[in-house]
Amino acid sequence: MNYTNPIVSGFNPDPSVCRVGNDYYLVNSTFEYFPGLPIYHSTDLVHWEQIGHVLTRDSQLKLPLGAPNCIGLYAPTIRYHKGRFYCVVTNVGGNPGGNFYVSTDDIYGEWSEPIFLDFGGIDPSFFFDEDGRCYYTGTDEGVFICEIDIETGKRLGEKQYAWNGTGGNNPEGPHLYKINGWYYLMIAEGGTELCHMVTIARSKNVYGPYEECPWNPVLTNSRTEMPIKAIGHADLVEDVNGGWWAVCLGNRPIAYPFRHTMGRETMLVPVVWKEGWPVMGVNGRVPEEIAVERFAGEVTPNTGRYIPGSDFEDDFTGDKLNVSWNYIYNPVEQLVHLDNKGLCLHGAAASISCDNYKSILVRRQEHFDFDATMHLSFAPGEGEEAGLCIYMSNKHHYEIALTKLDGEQCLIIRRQIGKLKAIEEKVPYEGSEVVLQLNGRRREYNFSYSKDGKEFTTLGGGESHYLSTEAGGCFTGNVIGLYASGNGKEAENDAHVTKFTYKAVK
Ligand code: 6LW
Repeated sequence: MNYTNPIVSGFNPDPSVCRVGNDYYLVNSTFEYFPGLPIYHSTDLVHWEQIGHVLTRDSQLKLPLGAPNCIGLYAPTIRYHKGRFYCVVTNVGGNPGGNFYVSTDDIYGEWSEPIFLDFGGIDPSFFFDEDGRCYYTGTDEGVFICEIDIETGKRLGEKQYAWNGTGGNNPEGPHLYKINGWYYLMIAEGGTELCHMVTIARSKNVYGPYEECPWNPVLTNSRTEMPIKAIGHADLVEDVNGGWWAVCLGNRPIAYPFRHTMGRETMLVPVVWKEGWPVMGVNGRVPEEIAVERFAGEVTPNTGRYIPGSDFEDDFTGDKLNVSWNYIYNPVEQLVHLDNKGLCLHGAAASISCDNYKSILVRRQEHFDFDATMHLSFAPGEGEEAGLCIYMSNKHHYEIALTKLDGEQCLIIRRQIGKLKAIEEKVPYEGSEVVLQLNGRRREYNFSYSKDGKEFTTLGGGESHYLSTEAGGCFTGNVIGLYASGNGKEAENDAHVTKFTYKAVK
């Protein structure tokens, strides 16, 4: 049997996985996006559906307003212990911020209020030992381990630095396991770029000393010509048949030189054990296509929930948004909400270039080649705009918008690449109904428009590599946004989106 990486495409970094019976659950980092931490479910580890998010309430998550791409929720860990799921994560720059965990006994339901932990740094993980003790691992000046009381989050002892890897920079993302009488400490090293790798060490004692695997790094694509790059940050899981797997992150550059637009995505590799050490992937590498004797369980049933990487259509008639939509920062009800006309975008004074609450709803770009279509109903006042954007960060985005400038209603293409910002195309447009389209292709994003939704006219666009992590920064991948703004003052006229479609172009 074959499967293709990524198994969860689009911006889904820092994967963490756990198994409960026949079911696997996966969570990922979300940085400044809300709700926080998507939860995916699978019964075979290859096919996933999104069943919700871990952090859905303001009382659980207050995202910082600020420079995007490197704030908010960093790498989470999900674990299951005695009937309860635990998810531990860092809110970088949040208020309250730092490391905290939530729990639930119903993964389809709500999670608890947060319990904050007295540890700095990032990349928290829990390990429940056979004797019921819970150990926290994290990363600050190095990788450390500390026993905690899982009821209260309080430390039970001193934190101890355990193992800092094999000399790569940024040893981080630790997870601790006990397998066949050995404690294994698996980490990521090399930084989340091209030198990223997974290394592992083991000990008979939870606090060490840890001995290194003779074939570290156990997983990396660095110094290869493989199409998936920057493999790292892995988490192990044992399947229903006693087989082993790991999820990890990696990215797919659009071309040489390596630049990637979809952020870091979730990959899956088989793991076998040799002399008490893991042999991961295909000889320690992560190809796109992997042949395995069997999957990790029965094929995931289709329950009608959102399947990442699938075509998508939304007419915004439900009373809740589809699980694949996200806000930037905590949502402000007045700015983005459903009403009897569809999705209502009430333009904030803030434009999408601002570090402030704005009227925007986004979902992940999941393919190199796709068409995203927005049916917009809007009669802009002077300076007001609403439209469709491809958004890497507040300083890196391209958009098409319906607006009114100097008394004339028009469609514009604007591009912002860092401090360069310009309206590049402008055509008069009459009427308050328009269909806007983003034609994403591996090397370009173009925008087109139509009156009837059938005949489209291309208006403009630009290179995709300026909206890559390498050009724009840090940790997130591109999202497609539906937005409105009053550009400096709150808009008097609301925009409505009556339909949105996303289709992969094969
Ligand atoms: C995350 C760290 C990492 O906390 O990048 O690639 C950081 N790994 O472990 C942000 O995702």
